[in-house]
Amino acid sequence: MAASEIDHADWAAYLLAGADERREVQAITKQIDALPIDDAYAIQAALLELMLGRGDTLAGAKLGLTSAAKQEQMGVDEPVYGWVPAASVLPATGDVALDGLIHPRVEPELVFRLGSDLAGPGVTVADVFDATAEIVGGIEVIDSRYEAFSFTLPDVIADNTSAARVAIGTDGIAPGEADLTTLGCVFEIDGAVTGTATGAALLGDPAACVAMLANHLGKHGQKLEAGWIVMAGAATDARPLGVGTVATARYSHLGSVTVQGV
Ligand code: OOG
Ligand code: MG
Repeated sequence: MAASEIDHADWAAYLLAGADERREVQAITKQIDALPIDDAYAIQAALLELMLGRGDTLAGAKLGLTSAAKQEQMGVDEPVYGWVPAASVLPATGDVALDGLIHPRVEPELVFRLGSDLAGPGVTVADVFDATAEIVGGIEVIDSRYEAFSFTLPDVIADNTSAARVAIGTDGIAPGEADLTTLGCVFEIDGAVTGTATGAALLGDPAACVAMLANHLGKHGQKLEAGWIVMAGAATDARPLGVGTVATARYSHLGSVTVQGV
């Protein structure tokens, strides 16, 4: 199939069916000759439209693959951008019901809560600080819809960057209250440390990641909106979440966040 013939709505429905029916689907790039990045984002947009069409709303946006740890784990060496549907935000208990997921993994996230809009192009780190109400810790549950959690760059973009669930901490700081590049995270699975990182693991500066996302959206006439949460990407590799698995991200300045598979 030629790139120009890619049916974005059709591939979006294909991915959503995998998520709904809780089954892995074959990567799109295994089925067509080429999936240009613009088409991959168009599939992602069509997927979001399907979710919003059945009553979900948008809670925010996310970056992925912004750390060396994640890029090496997934074998993809470029950052990606996706959406955070409101239905994916977990209750404060941190319970993650596994019956709705395929092969979930957990990873720590720095989460920016926006107090005002951020519209690219030209968004700087200073603009991100001005627009941020608070920064909190989080844990993202990712759940690639693809077989064996394996994909290429355009595949993972089409699949809304594996977004599935997110738990958000309650101990926030105002921007400027702590240096985000040295802010530390210890990630634990069932009490054992699996990864440690500082904010600088995210392309040198988590706020620069948020600026990149705002500038990416600006190219498509979109913006980050006041009230949204924005995930900067995981600073350690992701770990499987099974029934009974307890994952904790302990942050300096931001307290801890715990989720458990149920
Ligand atoms: C893609 C999503 C990556 C992150 O924080 O790096 C991501 C994946 O690893 O499946 O959310
Ligand atoms: Mg993530």
